[in-house]
Parts: sequence; structure tokens; C-alpha cells
Amino acid sequence: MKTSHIANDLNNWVEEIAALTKPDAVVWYEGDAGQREELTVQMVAEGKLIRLNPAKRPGSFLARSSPEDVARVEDRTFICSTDPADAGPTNNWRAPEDMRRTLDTAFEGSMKGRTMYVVPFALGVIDGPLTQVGVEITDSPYVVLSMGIMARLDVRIRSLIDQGCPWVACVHSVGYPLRDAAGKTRADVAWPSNETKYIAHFPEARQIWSFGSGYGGNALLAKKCFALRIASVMAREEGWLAEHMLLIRITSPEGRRFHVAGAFPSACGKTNLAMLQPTIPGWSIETIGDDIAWLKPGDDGRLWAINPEAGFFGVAPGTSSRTNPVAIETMKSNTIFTNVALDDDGDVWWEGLTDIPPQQLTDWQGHPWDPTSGKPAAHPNSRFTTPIDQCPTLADDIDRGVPIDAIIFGGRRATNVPLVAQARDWSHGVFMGATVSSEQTAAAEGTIGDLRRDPFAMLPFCGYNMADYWRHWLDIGTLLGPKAPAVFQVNWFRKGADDNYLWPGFGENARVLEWIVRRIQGIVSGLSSPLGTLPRTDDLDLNGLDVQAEDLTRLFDIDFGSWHDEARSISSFFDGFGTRLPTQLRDELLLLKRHISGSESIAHDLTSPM
Ligand code: GTP
Ligand code: SPV
Ligand code: MN
Repeated sequence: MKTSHIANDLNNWVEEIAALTKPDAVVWYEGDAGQREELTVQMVAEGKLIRLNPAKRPGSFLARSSPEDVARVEDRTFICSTDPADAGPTNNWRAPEDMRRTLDTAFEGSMKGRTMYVVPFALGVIDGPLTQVGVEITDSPYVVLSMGIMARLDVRIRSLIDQGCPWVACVHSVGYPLRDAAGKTRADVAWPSNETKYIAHFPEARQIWSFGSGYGGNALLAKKCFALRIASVMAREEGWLAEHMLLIRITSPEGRRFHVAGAFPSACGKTNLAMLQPTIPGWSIETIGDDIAWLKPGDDGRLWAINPEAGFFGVAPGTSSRTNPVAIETMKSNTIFTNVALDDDGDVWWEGLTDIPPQQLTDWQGHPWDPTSGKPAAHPNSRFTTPIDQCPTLADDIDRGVPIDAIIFGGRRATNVPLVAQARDWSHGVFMGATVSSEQTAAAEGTIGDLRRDPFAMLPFCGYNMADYWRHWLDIGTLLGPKAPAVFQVNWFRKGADDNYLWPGFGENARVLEWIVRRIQGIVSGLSSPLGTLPRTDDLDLNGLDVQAEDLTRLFDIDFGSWHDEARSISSFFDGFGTRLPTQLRDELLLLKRHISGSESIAHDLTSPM
């Protein structure tokens, strides 16, 4: 019988992985609250979690990773497509058979002495319009608990798979067996990991194999590995989009609702924008998602979106009741903190949480913190993992998805990129997305501050050739036609000569969102510029805001010399994609070059209303 054959498939697969990795026990984990509690008790006893003061932070824990395992490892992330051209120039490619051989060796006996957990999960609500299911096998109880927050665990998922629902197989091991091939044992450590890491994706087989890291996107395989890299491949084949985007609902003072999706590179403000508290009266924002969105043209011809995740894995440093009160409220309980500092009252702390650090602190590595050391108490990529339904601004009735009115692209740029600009049309919007650039943050290994192109904020997350991805975006635009969302570019991070941010950001970003909404409604004009349509400064609501007139001018300044260099840099970036680069993007670049050549004036002088 077909069904039982497929049921066997999952059970067979679990048996096969157990035969390879040789754990001491196999345990299914499907979201049972009692089992969760037991696991936390066990992890506290083993020194893998610290229970935070229940009076201050109920149901919450601190985990400390090993110092060599603190962020995504992009140079160890592989796309194993049959044809290297399908991975493209921005991914690390390995031949599938070579990688399988490597993984067979790495995973052989890798779970000896440990428990192997089997975690079926859904991305999206069960029966939702874009929902996908998967099963993660892992030997990390930290990953099990985190998956329980970030994805939907449900006993019904196993029956769905039994009934033939396609699923993505995800195998994870920290690569720290407690017994070697000769039977010699070793003690466990608080954060087991392996110096050698592989984050391997098999897009054609729809499989993920991750070895050696227990941290975030390396190990919670439902997140970047499935919901972005594998899902982007599925989306291209099936006519939808899997994106590194936040999702919000904006309600105007007249009570009209608008839905906005925004792509920003890692640690560039998605969580902040997703939970934004507008500083201008009458406007409200509801949270839908802070990291990943799946978008699909609906029967009505509009683009509909869901957040496939069930939790937030947010950057802790910089999060405070001033910058993001909603996040602070969300993580009051039932939260796993990773690599933050611990105070002597059993609560957490990180740089930016308060202006003055508490008296006694233990740093993220478990040592007494010396405030004069110059070293941060919390790791710059320390994070909180917290359930989305604890978010006080969470939007309701979103299970069927929301229709998208605008898409915004943002990066961290000290220069050149204006506070906000609207794309002239969809292909200009795709050009804006394709050329997003940002200064490197601590979310991935690398040199902080280095400028890199991060197209659509998907550079580390696109599971196939980036040029084909751009083509797919152009095709979706053709399909949507006049119902396509409007596209904007924003930059909260432009700096003045004194190295200070020119724009106050955070809640004040609502002033930019207001302009965006008014543009969608067609009730405010703009100024055409080489970079798209800019706001007239009179049209930005700056009431009660302390921004100097000259800073405002600088926020929109277009320096043609710098833009020549920028265009050259885009040109050489595009050259890397050879003939796969869509001609529309080449044309957009030519247009940009034409617009910025032979002109010395700044935007506001040469522009005309539109
Ligand atoms: P990932 O979870 O890594 O994908 O990132 P994210 O985009 O959700 O990052 P998050 O919102 O946590 O970004 C945090 C960083 O952005 C912190 O350093 C914040 O201080 C900074 N940030 C967020 N919004 C603003 C803003 O409006 N202005 C400025 N200057 N900084 C901001
Ligand atoms: C990011 O780096 O974009 C994250 C964190 O959202 S991780 O899940 O670790 O990739
Ligand atoms: Mn992210």
C-alpha cells in the first residue's frame, strides 16, 4: 500500500541515520510540554543551560556556546547541485557525490554516546496556503528546544507525512561523539561542536546535512537552510518566492491597512522594523514576521505573504526599551538567550540594554566581566529565541497570508544610499534589490565593516544561481503586472562627517513608512532623481524631530563622483554572473550610468516633481 510505503520512508530514514551515526537512543520530539520541561531539567543538570531567575525571567534559560561557534559559517556552507552553474558564483559548490562521501565519513558514529532526537516540524500553520513540512534529526538538545520555539511542532505532522505529504529531510550533528571507534569514552562539554563544519544543501534531493556547529542558522535547519536555501529552489520551480524579509501591517490614521515586506541583511534592523512603535500620531504597526517571508501570487493576482516561522531569533545587543520595547516585552519569559551576559540576580544583560551595566556581570564565556577590559560582556551576535505569540504587537488573522502593498530593500550604508527612494517600476526595483550593499555585521564570520554586495539580503541564503534568482523576480513582476507591489530602498545608517548617524532611526522610521504609504496611495508627489523618486522634504512629517536642515539634505545627497565608483562596482559585480545576468539589469545599470554622467548637481536641484 502506498501510504504505508511512505510511512516506512520516514521510519526507514530515521533507522538509516541511526545506523550511520550510532546514537545510544532515539527519541521523537513533537512539541509535548512535559517532554520539553524534562529536557530543560536535564540540560540544566548537565551544565548546558543556566536557568534564569524565575521571578525575573520565568521559563527562561541562558546557553553559552563555545567561542569558536558563535555565528553562521558562510565559507563552510555548500550548495551541492549537479551542475556547478546552478549554484552560481555567489555560493560554494561541491559535487553531490563528493559531498556525500565526505558527509558519510563525518557522520559515521558522530552521535555515539548521545541521544538522537527526531523533530518533525511545519513551516507555516498546518493547512496554511504555503505551508511546508520537514523533519530534523539532531543530537543537540539545545537545537531541539530552539526548534520548538522557531518552528511549529505538532503530532499531526507525522500523519501528514504518512499520508504522502512531501517533506524535507534535515540531518544535524554537533560532531562531538562521546565514544570513539575503539570504544574509548570522553566527557561531554557544555557546548559540543567540531572545528570542521559542513552546512550542506542538496537542492535536487531536497536534503540538508549539517555537521560541526550547534549555533543558529548553522543548526536550526528549518530556518536558513530550509526556509531560505531549499525553499528558494522550490519557490523558483513552483512560481513563488522565499525571502529574507520582515513582514508588517501598517494602519493609517484613517484605518486603512497596508502590508509591507522588507529585505535587510543580517543584523541590519529587520527585527526593529518588524516591531516598530510609530512616533507619529494615528499610525500603528503590527508584527507578522522579522526574518523570513514566503510570497506567492494569489488568485486575485496580488502577491500574498506568510511568515513561515513561529518565533524570533533576534540580535540581543542594541535591543532596549528605548530602541525596541516590543522585543523587550516579548522576551520577558519562555526565552532562550545565547551568549549574553548574566547579572548576579540571575537575569541577562547585553550592551545597549541599559546605559550603565549592572555592578557584577559574568560575560558570555562565563568569566567575571571587567568593564575596563574593552571587551563586550555579551557577544555581538548574542541572540534571544522567543515565541512569536508572546509578541504584544502580533497581527491576528494572518494564517491565510497578507496581500503585499510594498517591498523595501535596505542595507547598512554610511554613504551614498539615500534615506528613501522609490523605484520607477518593477525592473528598477529588482535592480535596487540586486545591488543592495551593506557593511559586514557580526551575524556571520568575517571582517566587521567591510562593504559587500548582499543582493536582496540573500547573498548567504539563495539556494541557486543568483542571476537566475533575479530572472525569477523579474518573471514574478511580469505575472503580477499592475498589481505588483511598489518597491522602495531605504538606508537608516547614513553617517555625517562626524561619524554619527544622520537619521535617528528606530521608531522615527515610521516617518519614512508614512511617506511610502502615501506614495502607494498616490496622494503625495516626489522628486525624480537618478536613484528613483525621492521625497520632497516638505512631504516628510518631521514634527517634533530634532534633525538639522543640513543633515536632512545630506540624507538625500547624491554625490556623482561616488556614484560613478558605485556604478563601476555594480558593473564588476554583475560581470561575475556572465551571460546569465538578465538583460533588464544590464539595462538598468546603463540607465543609472547615463543619469549620473555629465551632471554635477545634487539631487534636489536637478529633480522635477512627479
Ligand atoms: P538577522 O536576525 O541577523 O537577520 O537581523 P535583523 O535584520 O533582524 O537585525 P536586527 O533588527 O536585530 O538589527 C540589529 C541591529 O540594527 C542593531 O545593531 C540595531 O541597533 C541596528 N538598528 C536597527 N534599526 C536601526 C535604525 O533604525 N537605525 C540604526 N542606526 N540602527 C538600527
Ligand atoms: C541571520 O544571520 O540572518 C540570522 C541569524 O537571522 S541565523 O539564523 O543564525 O542565520
Ligand atoms: Mn536573518
